[in-house]
Amino acid sequence: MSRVDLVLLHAPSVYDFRERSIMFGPVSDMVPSTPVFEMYPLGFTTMAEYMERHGLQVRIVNLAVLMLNRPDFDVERAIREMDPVAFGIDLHWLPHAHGSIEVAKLVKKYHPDTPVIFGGLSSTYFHEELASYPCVDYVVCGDSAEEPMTRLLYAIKGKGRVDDIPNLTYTTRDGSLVVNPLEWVPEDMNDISLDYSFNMKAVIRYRDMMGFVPFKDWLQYPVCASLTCRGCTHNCATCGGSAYSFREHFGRRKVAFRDPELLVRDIEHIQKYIPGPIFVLNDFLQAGRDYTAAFIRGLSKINLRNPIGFEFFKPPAEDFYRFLNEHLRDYSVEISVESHDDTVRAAFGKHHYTMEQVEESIAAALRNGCSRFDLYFMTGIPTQTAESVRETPAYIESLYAKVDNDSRLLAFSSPMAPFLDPGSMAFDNPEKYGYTLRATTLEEHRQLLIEPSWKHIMNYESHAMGPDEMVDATYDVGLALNELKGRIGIIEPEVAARTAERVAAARVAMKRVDAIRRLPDPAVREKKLGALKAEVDRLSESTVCEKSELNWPRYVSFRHFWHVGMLWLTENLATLFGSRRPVPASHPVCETSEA
Ligand code: B12
Ligand code: SF4
Repeated sequence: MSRVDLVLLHAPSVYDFRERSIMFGPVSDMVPSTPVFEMYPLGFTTMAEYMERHGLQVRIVNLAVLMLNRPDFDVERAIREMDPVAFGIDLHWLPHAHGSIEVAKLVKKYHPDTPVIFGGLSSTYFHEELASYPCVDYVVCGDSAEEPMTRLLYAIKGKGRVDDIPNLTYTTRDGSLVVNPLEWVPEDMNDISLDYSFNMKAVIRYRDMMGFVPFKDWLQYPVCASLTCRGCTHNCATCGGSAYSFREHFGRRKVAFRDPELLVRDIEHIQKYIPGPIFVLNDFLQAGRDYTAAFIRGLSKINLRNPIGFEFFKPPAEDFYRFLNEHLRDYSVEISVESHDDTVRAAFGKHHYTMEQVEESIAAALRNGCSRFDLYFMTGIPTQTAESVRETPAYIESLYAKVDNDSRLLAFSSPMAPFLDPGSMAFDNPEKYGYTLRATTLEEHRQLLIEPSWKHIMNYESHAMGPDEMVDATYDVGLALNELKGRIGIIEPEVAARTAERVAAARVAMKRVDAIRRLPDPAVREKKLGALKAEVDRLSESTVCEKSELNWPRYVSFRHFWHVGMLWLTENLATLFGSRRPVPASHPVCETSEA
């Protein structure tokens, strides 16, 4: 097999999480990942697909999943044995600040002459500081790295120059920092493709299943995402993906949509190979009526069988649900309302709808065939007090009563943790939004991540609710919501009992970690924390609810096995006869620039 051009590595949040004793808490309870945040960015797949289409060979290695699934997995050895032209490492989510840099150091230890490239939203926010680390050669900034990355790889291979590649930040040999303009901000999302068959082909090609899976339990729960757009039209105060953040930090002035026909084609592709639910990310209603009609009618035409879920940024009305019901077999909805209190929600930036409208929307969805309605609440948002958080379960109980305790309605609550998003309005103006930041630089965040519990890892303190109150209120609301769901039959009694036990144990463990952290002798601290490791690891997964509560059903048919079988056959034949690699001259850089 020829030399791979780029290996994309996804690091765990904290590199040595297998040795360190850290009470991560409920930081990842609302996403499929564990607190190691082992899910790699969707952008890995879009970049890899794009670069292969333009003549480069790319491999994704999810180090975080490998480390989680194989206790004896030797990271250093795996890195030593790789030999690509360049390495790419994501620092997209800031919780990877520790792991990503540690992995970069290892790459440099074994491959001092191989370029290390960083990218993602957090890399972009901290690009100058990041480029100053000796283990980082380039930072590709912005929300659309497919093309700049392709040009960078060709430049590294001697076909092109780095000084005219947009979005690139790097340090020259003499130590000066170069920041190329952030100009590559495509107006639509039509040149890229979120093609899952690309990942499946790569699994077959490299005989490596675990290195490619997006998160630890993906094979049991193969949920897939589909992307409507880049950017957002809203301005939620703490969100690093808001219109403000994209404009101020990522160069984007306008949301970039993917044409509805292409979106439907992506989903058709998923349903061919993968039986899991499909989650359509970012609210497509932002694109307007014509887009919505074309997209939903398109889904109906491909006779979609997989369950499909939509995220909405404001509650849709009844006629829209009727339309969905007419065209779709199995649809679900998700809305993050953050707080039941309209005043708190307005302070957060969700002033464009009221809870009364949400209630009407839920009832309308349930009347019109919605399979499941997920409602998310969050602790730690601007102006929210511990008292307000503790009122949430009573509100949710009244909401359930209004829909006759319909088990299709699922409410969840989680803390805004571990971090307030860098580049959000609140991060940029903490005092204005009622916060004090505990960290502002990348290095400070790296240090926070190895604190012994999530209370100390958090990068902010809210003026409306101190850290201890926040932890207490988070566990209180988790417990009360769990009790409510158990009592009215939304979850099984055994599930509710297990969660209650975990929350109680988590509170005790937090107190013990606090007491240990106060000990003066670092060696004694380490020893005592080490003795708690198994316990804190157990209590940091599915803390305030069981992860399985998030799962939507899946649908498997003979067709899936048939298509995957065919893919296996064609890919193996292509590898055998060497016909898989695209022709390198397909990228304009190859044709025009030999500088
Ligand atoms: C979809 C999404 C998710 C999905 C993840 C899907 C996935 N695997 O990527 C889910 C719901 C699971 C999720 C989870 C989380 N998310 Co999220 N998510 C988003 C969202 C809504 C859209 C992202 C998107 O569609 N991207 C499009 C794809 C194609 O591009 P991409 O993945 O960003 O990759 C491109 C660039 O970023 C860059 N890039 C990325 N990696 C690399 C690496 C290299 C080497 C290079 C060169 C370039 C590069 O190039 C890529 C290609 O163009 C954004 C908000 C927004 N409006 O953008 C938040 C957002 C990214 N998420 C955020 C957060 C905080 C999280 C969580 C940490 C929350 C939590 N505590 O649980 C977790 C982390 C999960 C994990 N890693 O395990 C914050 C990030 C803030 C920050 N800077 O840290 C955002 C900005 C807003 C928010 N609060 O939700 N998220
Ligand atoms: S929280 Fe959601 S709706 Fe609000 S700005 Fe972020 S991505 Fe947009």
